[in-house]
Amino acid sequence: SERYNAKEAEPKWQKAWADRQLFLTRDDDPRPKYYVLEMFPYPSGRIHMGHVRNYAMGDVLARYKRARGFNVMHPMGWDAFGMPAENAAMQNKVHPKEWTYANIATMRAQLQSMGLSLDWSREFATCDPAYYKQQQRLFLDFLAAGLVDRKSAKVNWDPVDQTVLANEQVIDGKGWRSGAAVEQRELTQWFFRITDFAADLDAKLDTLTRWPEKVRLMQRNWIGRSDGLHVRFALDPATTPAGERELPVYTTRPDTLFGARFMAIAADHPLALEAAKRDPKLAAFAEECRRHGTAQEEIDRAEKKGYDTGIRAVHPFDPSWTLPVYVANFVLMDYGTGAIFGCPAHDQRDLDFAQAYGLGAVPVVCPAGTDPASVVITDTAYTGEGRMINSRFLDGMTPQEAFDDVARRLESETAPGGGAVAERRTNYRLRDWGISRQRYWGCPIPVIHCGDCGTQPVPAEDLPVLLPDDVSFDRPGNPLDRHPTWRDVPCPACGKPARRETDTMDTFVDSSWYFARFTAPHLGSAPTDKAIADSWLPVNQYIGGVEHAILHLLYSRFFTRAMRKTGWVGLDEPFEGMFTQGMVVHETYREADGTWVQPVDVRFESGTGERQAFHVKTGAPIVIGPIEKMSKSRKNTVDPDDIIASYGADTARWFMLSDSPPERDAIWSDEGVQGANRLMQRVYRLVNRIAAPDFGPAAPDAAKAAHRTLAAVEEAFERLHFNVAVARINELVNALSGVSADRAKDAPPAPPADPSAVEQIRAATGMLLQMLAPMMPHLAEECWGILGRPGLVAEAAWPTLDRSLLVEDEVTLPVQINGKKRAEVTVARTADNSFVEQAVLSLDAVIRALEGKTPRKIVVVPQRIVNVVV
Ligand code: ANZ
Ligand code: ZN
Repeated sequence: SERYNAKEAEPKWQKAWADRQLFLTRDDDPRPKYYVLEMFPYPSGRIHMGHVRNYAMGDVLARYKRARGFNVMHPMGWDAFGMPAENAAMQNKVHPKEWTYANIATMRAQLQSMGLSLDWSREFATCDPAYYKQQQRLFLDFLAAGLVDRKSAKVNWDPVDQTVLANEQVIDGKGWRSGAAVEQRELTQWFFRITDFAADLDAKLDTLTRWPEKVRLMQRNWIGRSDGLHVRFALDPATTPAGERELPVYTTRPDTLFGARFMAIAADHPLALEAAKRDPKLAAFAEECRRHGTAQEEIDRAEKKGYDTGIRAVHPFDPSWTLPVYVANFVLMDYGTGAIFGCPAHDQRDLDFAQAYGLGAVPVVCPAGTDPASVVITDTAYTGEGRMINSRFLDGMTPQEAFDDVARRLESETAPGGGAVAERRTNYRLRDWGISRQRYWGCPIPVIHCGDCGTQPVPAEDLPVLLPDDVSFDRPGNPLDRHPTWRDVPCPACGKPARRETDTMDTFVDSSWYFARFTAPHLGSAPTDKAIADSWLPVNQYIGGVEHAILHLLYSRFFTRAMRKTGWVGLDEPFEGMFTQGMVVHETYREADGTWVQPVDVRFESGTGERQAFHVKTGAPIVIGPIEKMSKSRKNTVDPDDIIASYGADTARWFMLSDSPPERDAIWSDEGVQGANRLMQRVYRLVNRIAAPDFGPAAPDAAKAAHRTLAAVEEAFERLHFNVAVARINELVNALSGVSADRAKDAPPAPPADPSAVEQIRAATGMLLQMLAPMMPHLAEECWGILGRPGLVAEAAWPTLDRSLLVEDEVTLPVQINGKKRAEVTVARTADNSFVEQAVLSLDAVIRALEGKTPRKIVVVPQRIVNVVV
């Protein structure tokens, strides 16, 4: 029979949706709002299967919620600034702007070919001057609100890309893109004061109940809340440079104070700087420390090194007990107080250090069930629970009790310099967000540096600070630095010659508020219209890759708070629901010499034994490798365009939704795609058959099957369990195929069609199409018309679930003949006795057993048993 032609049908329906502006969202629509958003793409050139998966998921939700009567906003835009555009400029001599907008055009067409129900009228790219103008405005508002700092900081400098890298962009000491060994440099940078919100960012994680637990945990660890004690150690005056009296430390283990063996301070701690003045060797050591990176893993990996300053600190519980003060490479200046007391027995870093410098280790926590006399510390510090030992008045307590006891005692003791010796303190690992990038293709930071007036904001009426078009990429570094006519401007305050800031913003800034901008995407006068933004936000469901679980989501949470503080939104948490989808993975293929081969160039033979692979062109044998994330380097990518061209967008969408739970990796396989394609054709044939005028069903049970499926699919969509919805829909297709099966040629003529059964099946088929429509929207439209339904399925209201059809409303009764069980009969729970008698008498087994005789009596025990007495 006829086949469904996706290639013809898909553009037709896309046009029908567009013509009727079905996905255009209005702010004044009175229906309840629902905002569904997928992470917007970086316009790298072409969309990949990860995009297909991500956007297919979001689209299911958008279409489903729309059908359920929500005013759905489902926008799309482009995260368009960034390094690759500059690299393309350097390599291919094409301007970053040209490259970016050309990629956007390609990718927009690709997304449109997927049939996504997007409101394209809201589209923007972050490199549009209209967008970055408002971002500059936000920067200046944040600056005025005290949320921006300019400070000198040690940064990771990539000598090849000639830019600063964030800590997470440094992998094993190398730049994530260039692979060059990263250097430490002291540079003046712009920072957003994300740490101002550390406590709130941490606390509110508890309210994000519709986020994956895993993502919340990653955020919590990143923020790194730590509850400890700030303790002021007195310094022994005889050993200490004049003026220095005390050394405050931050500790989370004051319980281990009697296990202290030394003190350690950061290389740039004021006391170290002071001591270095009189000790050139110390100065040299400190200089050496400064050259190394400050990323946590780097510190953990590096050998622990120190230098004894000769200074001695006094133990807070024993004036006769002094501790040597070292400068140590594992103590950071920007955490806590930049100083610690070291307890080797219960901290691994302290133990490594103590072993290197012969400082000893005294255990003060004894594990349960161990004899205190036999506790020894060798190579491994003990960080577990137990009871305090070797700790005077703390002995016998748990570490927690000891913590509290130490805190209480020292809080009420007065330090020589006044004030309490200790106070409880909460610290956060989170650092302020350095946003300066020495790049061209980013949002210019709108300030001007004047020799007389200092740093001046660009006046609002001069925004945007536009990127100059005439730049050259023939040398590494920042083209803005060597563009005098752009860079040299008069000071907005005094008019004297001044210089523009040539740093641009980290591209993570661009993506930290785009979701808010979508609520008023073309507003020229302001970043948002607060009332409109508040009517849409938070995003009800955000969907994206788990690789953004920390930074992007944290920055967005910060930005929302900062925008609240500056009056642009009225809420703190931007994303009510968060979903992180898995990757798309594929087998890898190599030739004998190790060169990667792309899947389209591989052909398989699976005769008797193992599956074998050969190169389609050369016939050379191919080694089938492990399944890995689709990537250009492994060549194991499948181009969505090719799939859409051969099978249609619906097939690609369906397969991406069906293969595995959406949070897991999805394995792309040819068989899977073909399976999806077969389902598509099967539905098409089924609908054609059911819609035919001479259609006569075999058995009428369709309403029930359809409503059961509906209940399951609703739940699956709400929970984003798309693969479950797929499985249920497949079952319904099977059920409907069963009742409508083509009759065999020699089968007896069909009984006259029961009009109500036909109606029921057609109604069930309509429901099938509505459930299918969020996932295979084009096919559903095509079949909707064939079934004779008016309008578009994309406009149809979601079917109302008939709960009465969900209850188990049939019973199966054993049928006995003269006391022996001979058969079973299934009847409605409510069937009356005469109906049950008739049903029993028409059973084959009963007819045979009666041998033509009329039974003497039939006893029906309702819902239990039927007895036939002959
Ligand atoms: C004494 C002690 C004994 C410590 C012990 C730990 C175990 P979190 O949980 O990350 O906050 N520390 C404090 N400031 C530091 C800095 N600037 N650079 C390096 N290390 C620093 O860790 C707090 C612990 O890390 C503190 O508690 C301190 O060592 C160390 F058995 O104090 B502790
Ligand atoms: Zn000036």
